[in-house]
Amino acid sequence: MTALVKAGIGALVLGAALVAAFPSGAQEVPEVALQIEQNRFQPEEIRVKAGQAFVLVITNKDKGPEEFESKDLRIEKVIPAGKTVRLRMPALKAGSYAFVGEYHEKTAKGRIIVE
Ligand SMILES: [Cu+2]
Repeated sequence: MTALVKAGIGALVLGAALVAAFPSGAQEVPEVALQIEQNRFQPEEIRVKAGQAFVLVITNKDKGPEEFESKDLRIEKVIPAGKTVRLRMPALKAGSYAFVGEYHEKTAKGRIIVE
């Protein structure tokens, strides 16, 4: 919070120079795209770094809803048809974390490989 306040005051004083020094994306976490199409995940395997939070950006291209579910991660989130949902993921330990599309569990399977 203090840094934000300082940045705000600095921006008033320094204007564009400060904006250049602190690009807006600097504090964002990495995003990983995941699509649901024909009741499958694409890609079915996601690789991320251990200890690094990230945002899973899930787009459902199908005509019906799907539920992203991971028992390993204790996440359940419905993705309505045609919508994109952003799921903030915590920093994970190295390992393999399975997920499924609960509404089409036979075909919609994937895993997050953390290394
Ligand atoms: Cu569920």
